[in-house]
Amino acid sequence: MYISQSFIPILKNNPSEAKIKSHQLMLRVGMIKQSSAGIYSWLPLGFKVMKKIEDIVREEQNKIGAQEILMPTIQSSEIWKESGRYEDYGEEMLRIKDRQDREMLYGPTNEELVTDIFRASVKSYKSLPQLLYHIQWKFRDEIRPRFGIMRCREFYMKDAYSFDISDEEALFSYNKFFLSYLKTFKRLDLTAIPMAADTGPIGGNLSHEFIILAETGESKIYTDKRIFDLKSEGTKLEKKSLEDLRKKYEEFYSVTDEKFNKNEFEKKVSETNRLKTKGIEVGHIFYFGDKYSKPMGASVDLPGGKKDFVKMGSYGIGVSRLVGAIIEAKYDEKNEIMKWPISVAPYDIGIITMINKNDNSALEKANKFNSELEKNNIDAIIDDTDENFSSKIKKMNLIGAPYQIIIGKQTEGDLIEFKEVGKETKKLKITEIIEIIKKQKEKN
Ligand code: 5CA
Repeated sequence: MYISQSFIPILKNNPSEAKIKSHQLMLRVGMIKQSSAGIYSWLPLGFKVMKKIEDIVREEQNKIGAQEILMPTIQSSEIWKESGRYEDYGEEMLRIKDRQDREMLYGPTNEELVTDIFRASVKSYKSLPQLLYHIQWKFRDEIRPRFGIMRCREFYMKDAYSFDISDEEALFSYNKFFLSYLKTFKRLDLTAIPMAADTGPIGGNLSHEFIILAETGESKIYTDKRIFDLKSEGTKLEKKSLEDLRKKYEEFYSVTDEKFNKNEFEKKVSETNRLKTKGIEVGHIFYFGDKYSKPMGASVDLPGGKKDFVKMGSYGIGVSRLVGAIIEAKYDEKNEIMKWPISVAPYDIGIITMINKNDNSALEKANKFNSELEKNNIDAIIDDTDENFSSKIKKMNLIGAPYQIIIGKQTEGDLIEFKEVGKETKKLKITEIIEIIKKQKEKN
C-alpha cells in the first residue's frame, strides 16, 4: 500500500481531548473517528488491527472446540423479562420500540438469547457439552464513556457460552476458556493475569477478570508479583491438567478491588511480593450454574430419565478494547514510537523512501523490494510522498509497523538499511529481511 493512496488521516499534533495514550494515538494516526459520544467509526488502520485481533481470538476459541454462531444486535425484551434482567439492567440498556410498538433492545450481552437458542433444540444430556460463541457489536449506555474505545458505548466483543450437565463438567468448560484466554493474550504479546473478580450484572459465584497492567487502567488490582512468572505451556485439554493450571494461578493472591481484603493480602503475600497497581480488563469469565437456564426452562434429559437445568457459564473478550490495551502496553508516547506486535500489526514493514524531485530511483527500488515481500506474504506500507525525511520517519513511527527499511539514492546493490523498531539499524539483503520477518510471523 502506498501512503499517497491510503486513507490514513494523520494529525500533526496530539488531539487535546484525548487523555490516555491509546486514545491519543488512535485519533492522531486516524485509526478511529468519533461519530457521537462513545460511538466510533473504525478507519482502515484501526479496522485492520481489530480484525487481526479478532482472527486470533477466533482461532483460540475454535481450538477448545467452541463453535461460532452469529446472533443479532437487536433483541426482543421478552427473553429478558423471562430471565428477570429486563428491569435489573437499568439505564445501561438501550431500549427501542419498533413500529408495532414492541419493546426491543440493543444487546449489551447475550446470555438470554443464547439460552433461547439452546433450549429450542437441545433436549438430551447426550448433546452436551456445547460451547457456542459469537463476535458481535454490543451496546451499553455507559454513564461516562471515556478514553476512546476503552470505555465506549458501542464495542466489539467475543462472547462465548457453555452448557453442561453438571457442576463438574461446567468447571471443565470454564477451565478450557481459562487456558484459551491465557493463550489468546500471549499471542497478542500481552501478559494478562487472571484475577478473582465480582460478577456484577452477569451473576454467579465464580469469576475471573483477565487484566493487563497499565497505569491508565480503570481496574485497581492487588496481586502477588510471582504470578507473572507462571506459564501455561504444556497444559492439556484434559480435566486434571486444566484444573491444575487454574489452581496454580489461584495459589497466588490476585484480586480486583471489589474482592480486596487488606488482612488477607498482607497475610498471604510477603511485603516484597506485594503489588498494588492498576490494569485494563481485557477479558472476563463467569460461572453461574442455572441462573438463566432455570427461569428460562432450559433443561435436558439426564441418563436416569430425570430432567435438570443445564449449568452455564459465559466468557467475554473485549476485542475492540484490546486495540487500545495493546497501545497502552506498547506505545512509547515520549518518543512517539508505536511498535505493534507482528501478530496484529496493520503492516509488517514500513518502507521509507528518500525521494528527490525528478528522481524516481528510490521508489523504483522500493517497488522491486516490495514485490519480493509480497511473494512472501509480507505486507508493506510504502511512503511514496515527497515530504521531508524526518516527517516520513515520524509518520512511520506512529503507524507502528514493527520493521522499517529506508531506501535512498545511496541504497546501492543488494544491501538495505533495515531495523526492527527500537533496535539498531543493519544493512541486510532483502532475502535476509524476509527470513527475519517470516520467522517472527511463524512464532505466532
Ligand atoms: N456476558 C459476559 C461475558 S460474555 C460479559 O458481558 N462480560 S463483561 O461485561 O465483562 O464484558 C466482557 C468484556 O468486554 C470486558 O472484559 C471488556 O474487555 C469488554 N467491555 C465491557 N464493557 C466495555 C465498554 N464499555 N467498552 C469497551 N469494552 C468493554
